[in-house]
Amino acid sequence: MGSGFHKFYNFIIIMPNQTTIYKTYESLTPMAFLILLYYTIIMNFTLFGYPKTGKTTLFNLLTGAKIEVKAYENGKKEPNLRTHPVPDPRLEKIWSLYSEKEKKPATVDFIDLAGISFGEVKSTTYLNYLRQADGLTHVARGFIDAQIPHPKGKISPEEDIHSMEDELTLSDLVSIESRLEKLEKELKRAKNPEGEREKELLLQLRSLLEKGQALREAELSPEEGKLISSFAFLSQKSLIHMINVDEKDIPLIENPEKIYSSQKKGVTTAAFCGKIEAEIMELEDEERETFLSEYNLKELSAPKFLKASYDLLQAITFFTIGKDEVKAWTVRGNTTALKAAGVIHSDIEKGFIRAEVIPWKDLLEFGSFKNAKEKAAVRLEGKEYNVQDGDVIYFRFSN
Ligand SMILES: Nc1nc2c(ncn2[C@@H]2O[C@H](COP(=O)(O)OP(=O)(O)OP(=O)(O)O)[C@@H](O)[C@H]2O)c(=O)[nH]1
Ligand SMILES: [Mg+2]
Repeated sequence: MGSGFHKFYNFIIIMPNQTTIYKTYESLTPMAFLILLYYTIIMNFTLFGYPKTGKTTLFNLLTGAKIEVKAYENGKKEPNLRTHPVPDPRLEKIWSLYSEKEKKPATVDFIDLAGISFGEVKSTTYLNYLRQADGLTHVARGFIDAQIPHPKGKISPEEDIHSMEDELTLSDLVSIESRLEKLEKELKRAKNPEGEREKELLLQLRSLLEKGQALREAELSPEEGKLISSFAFLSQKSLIHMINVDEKDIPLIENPEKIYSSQKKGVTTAAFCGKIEAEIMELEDEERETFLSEYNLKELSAPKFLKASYDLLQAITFFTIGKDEVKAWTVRGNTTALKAAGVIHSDIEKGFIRAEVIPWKDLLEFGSFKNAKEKAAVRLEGKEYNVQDGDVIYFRFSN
């Protein structure tokens, strides 16, 4: 990662005013937007799906944004993006020991793509957006509304889910075919063991895809994973199907498997009712509970969605106590201390010496990091330490 760009990015995420961040993103050209996403260390959840399924409605529910939703095509093609704080009770508790400092929650990026016509996942624009996604959220239409036509004239979330999953695997198949074609030419010209390994792996993956399986199903060694990581295969990404159900189907929200059931690895299904929830979000906080129970809704979508996404992406949160702020950071599972240091700043990664680590609950018991250190409760960990969910970390580094 170019350190200049990294610094530019860090500059953006530490800007105090979130509105400035949205403005910065939204004034970017699509290309600059993609470049920025590529270098983004914050996890992003990308909402996508066929036209008029309720993606922007869900985006508003998840982020509190108030983007206009329309029944008719408005020609808007640019994605919506919000960097959103993630509530975490553990941060509150840690911060209570240091309440003179500022409290900074972890953030995730939500991206809401324009509707994709049937068969259009393979178009360059959508492929580029989808490839940058950490977690894919497919919004499927279950609601019935004669004013909002479905492109296929039939409301069937199950069929649309199958169709979208097929489009994801097909796009990977196309990428593999075109890479194999090039690779075979190269290998004819000159022997190359690395190229042979890649070819063999791609042939295995191709046969999986041809059987209709997603690449998530492939059991890959870490080396194999590395070998294909630059392809950013779509059927390898974790996938949540969010079914936007009709009002009459609200009881199904707690049992989405009755609409669509999948035992596939890395795929989860959840349901919500965009229309009702959007109405509830218009209310004052105190009134929300009453209306939720009136509609027999157990909870709002946002916390449920975050939990499902974190589980699926095996995301973890660690905490830092800086000079002026107590901060939470969300990263993917299997993140080393060195990588975690880089999430904070490239200089900390470059000059990494040691990580001083204590689980958040132990820290609470000792009352302060200083006290825990004096009682030898803080561990010293090296670059390769696998950061655990709930770790409080102080990074020692040299400039
Ligand atoms: N009846 C009903 N209408 C809904 C529901 N969710 C969304 N809508 C309506 O569907 C229309 C499209 O909603 P959006 O959230 O903009 O859908 P979208 O998927 O972002 O649409 P595109 O970005 O144009 O593909 C709006 O008129 C919404 O009010 C729902 O649960 N029930
Ligand atoms: Mg939309």
